[in-house]
Amino acid sequence: MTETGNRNHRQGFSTRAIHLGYDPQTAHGALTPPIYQTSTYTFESVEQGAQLFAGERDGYIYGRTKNPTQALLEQRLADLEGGEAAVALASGMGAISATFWSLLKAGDRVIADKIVYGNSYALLTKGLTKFGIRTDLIDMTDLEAVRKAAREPFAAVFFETPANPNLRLIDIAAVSAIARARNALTIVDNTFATPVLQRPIEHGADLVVHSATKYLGGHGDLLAGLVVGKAELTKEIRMHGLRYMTGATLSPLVAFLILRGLKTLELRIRQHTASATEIARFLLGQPHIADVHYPALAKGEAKSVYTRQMSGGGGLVSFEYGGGLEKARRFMNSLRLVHRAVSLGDAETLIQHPATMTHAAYGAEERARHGITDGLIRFSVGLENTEDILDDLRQALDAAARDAP
Ligand code: 3LM
Repeated sequence: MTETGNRNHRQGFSTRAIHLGYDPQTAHGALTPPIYQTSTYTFESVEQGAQLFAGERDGYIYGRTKNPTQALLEQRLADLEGGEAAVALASGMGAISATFWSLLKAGDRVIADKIVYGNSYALLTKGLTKFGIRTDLIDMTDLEAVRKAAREPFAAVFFETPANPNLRLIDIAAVSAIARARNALTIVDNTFATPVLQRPIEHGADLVVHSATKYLGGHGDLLAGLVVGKAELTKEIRMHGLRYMTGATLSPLVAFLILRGLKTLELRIRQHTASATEIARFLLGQPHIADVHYPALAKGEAKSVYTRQMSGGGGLVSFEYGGGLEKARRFMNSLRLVHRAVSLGDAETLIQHPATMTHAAYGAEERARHGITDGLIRFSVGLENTEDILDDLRQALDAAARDAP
């Protein structure tokens, strides 16, 4: 790692994202870290191999659980999130499912926010229930509801903030204090904010999970997941959830691509946020847009949650297209620059319709009950020039209004 003049000075986010844990002199001077493209590792002797297997010595055995390119990525993200250690997996769902499979057992109860990514909802309400783990979905923006749910024993709380798809905010410090008082774990999905804007561990969370497919990778060209937190917990996840329960190993090449993505993470998030702020303000003034959700423009209690735990609004904007599904579709189909696609956090601006796409897994009844409306649209603001994104929005809003019966 490069030294600054002042050894007590903690280097900034981007400096650590670029340099931490890698000295080129350990790899023939190579500026970028090597990709250890290997599935297995040789042992000096049978005795050494046995010691590695017995955990009596540190080192590499087999690529399903550990690889040096992954290890560098894990070290960097753990540092950027303010956690002790991390474990990398093949996708965000790989990370979330390995976490639950490792830390929960039959008979346990989970308290989760009712608004989460569609497949996290499916894991909680369908996957885990098959193995005797029960989830109560509640409204975690209501701390009284959290306290009430916490009266019965529970093993973990799980939530996203900002939440997918409507970007509502949950008070990390307050919820994790309630969980800690009951010896339960707090697991926060920090995919939407990234550690540039929010570090849940600093507010009391035990574990942070990520879909690195999104902003951490940043270019829409990979799938990956990460879990960060106390070393004893990430070790459990590596040695159980990853090793034999999911086998969801991240390839060394993809670990390298995320390391590349991390170098520009702060820069990208700053630009995503600047454009998203302008776009959210623009949408607020549009006659056919009924409501705009953007963390930095939250009001009331949500505003104070935002101020306490986030340092910027991020790159996602959600909004309600007044008049329901047909008009919303017409508007989305009229876009020319913006792509209709799920996922988020890429250089390209993406628009998607949660009710029929990312949150279809909820089913119509549950969506209605939890306020995921048919008119809700999620917009992932990319890195194109802001004015070009605004131009496309303007022409699509005009076209949808013109065609309206
Ligand atoms: C999406 N989301 O478009 P992967 N946690 C959060 C997420 O948003 C996601 C995951 C975990 C979307 C993916 S939908 C078919 C495409 C907050 C994914 C899961 O396994 O890396 O996709 O992460 O909202």
